[in-house]
Amino acid sequence: MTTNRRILNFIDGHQVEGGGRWFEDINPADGEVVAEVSEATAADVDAAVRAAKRALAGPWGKRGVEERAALLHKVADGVMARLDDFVAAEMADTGKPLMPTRMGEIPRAAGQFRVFAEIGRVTPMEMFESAMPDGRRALNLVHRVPRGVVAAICPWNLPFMLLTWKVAPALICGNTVVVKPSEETPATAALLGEVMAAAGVPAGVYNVVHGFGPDSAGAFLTTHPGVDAITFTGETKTGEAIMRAASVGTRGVSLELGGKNAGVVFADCDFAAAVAGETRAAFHNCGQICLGNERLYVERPIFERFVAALAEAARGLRMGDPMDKATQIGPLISRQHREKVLGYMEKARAAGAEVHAGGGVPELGDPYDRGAWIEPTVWTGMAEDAAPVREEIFGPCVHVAPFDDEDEVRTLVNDSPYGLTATLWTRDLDRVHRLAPALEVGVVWVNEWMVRDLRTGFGGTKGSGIGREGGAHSLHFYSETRNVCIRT
Ligand code: NAD
Ligand code: 6OD
Repeated sequence: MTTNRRILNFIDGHQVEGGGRWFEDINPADGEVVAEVSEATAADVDAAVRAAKRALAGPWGKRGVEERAALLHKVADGVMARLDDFVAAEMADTGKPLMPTRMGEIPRAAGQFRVFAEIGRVTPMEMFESAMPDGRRALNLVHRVPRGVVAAICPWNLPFMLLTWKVAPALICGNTVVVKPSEETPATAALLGEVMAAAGVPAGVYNVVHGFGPDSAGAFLTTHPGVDAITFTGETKTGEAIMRAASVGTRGVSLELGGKNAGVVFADCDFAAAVAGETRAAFHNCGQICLGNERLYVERPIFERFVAALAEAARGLRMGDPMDKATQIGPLISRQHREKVLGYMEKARAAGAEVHAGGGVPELGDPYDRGAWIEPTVWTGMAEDAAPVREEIFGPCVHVAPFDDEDEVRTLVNDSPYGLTATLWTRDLDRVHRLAPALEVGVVWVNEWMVRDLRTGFGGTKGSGIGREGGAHSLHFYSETRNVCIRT
């Protein structure tokens, strides 16, 4: 299937055809080609970085935080005015169902421009008065200045939401950006260029280059000496490559990477809430969410009942027409990713897993059988060192194991190369205060999953990343402090 739709790079305020090849943007719900995308070459990336540098030195660099905040509110208005376009673009790139896209991800992405506009506007400067030995005093005024040109390398799982999570704080701090969206999901980044231009954001402040990672736009951008800082969300291995690239020129780097997050269900929990919450945590976005739970530990007295309830909930999740408001789960991002997830289903069988729900590819009929659908899957019975229990799958698969006491479960949760989030289900507050701070993760949810207050720091420990973004943490990453010490 061919398409007339073309997605171009956005450089210095213009839609630009790159010098590379055209590659296909495929809807994984039905395998249709939705657009042809123009790959940026090293020369195109260089043009984008130079445009971003010029914009820093131009009118953008002279605007105060109030003016930048007003512009970001206009950008948020512009996205919401074109909500239908953004929802359609995101759904076509990812196959996501209508309701979570329209009611959740795109409005939150737009809202991030407002949130960071206000955080930037109201965050005070630091100031310290020092006493000097001669009895006089000095004032230290700590200015926050932009880092410069920020490269934002984005993943495909929550494309627009994770892009604006980077672009909004970068811009409120006065930086300019060059964004490299995932090759799987180029559309909303491109649309945002139109919104930025219409809102009056000066040319060169927001640039988009399309392409892949190694030997393509991603690597050209992260190795470009004109880039002053890199923010990356994606796989841990890619994060390591990006950190190596950032080390040349000692550029700042923020890495939000993979996870193998655990849910812990104690026997005293609100059972129905825990089943509903863990159903979301395991299967939301077809399991393609870094915060999702692929490991579950359930206290032995309720283990069998919990597995049965979770499996029933998994079987009840509705797949199919993404436009149907009742559809709860979309496909995986691609057939290639489905091969990887199916590989883990094979490994699970080989490791002696009992399959309580799912375990394969659903039959949904035409046109969805041409897509990348997969069944929500519940396993028990694997050892802790089995690959499906230890490695990030990034699919709708969860392994459930019993535990007997708090010390044991703390060790199980922490015995992971990752450390992004954990989720506890219990009514015992003392236990929460003991256990939650002892978990080696960046976020612990208690009796909920994925409640996000954007003022809080977000990020992981160990292989899940370096640094925190969110609230004032984003301001710290996207700006440098400059201390002006004045003797008074
Ligand atoms: P990925 O690492 O394959 O790709 C992410 C981006 O990096 C893409 O734009 C890709 O083109 C680019 N890239 C790849 N190799 C590169 C290189 N050598 N140099 C420069 N750029 C390169 O990740 P993905 O498959 O898009 O996303 C899924 C992964 O992201 C999962 O591991 C998931 O856990 C992780 N993730 C983490 C978070 C978080 O906040 N911690 C959020 C979302 C996704
Ligand atoms: O909620 C967020 O702020 C965030 N960064 C979510 C990341 C999800 C990863 O898939």
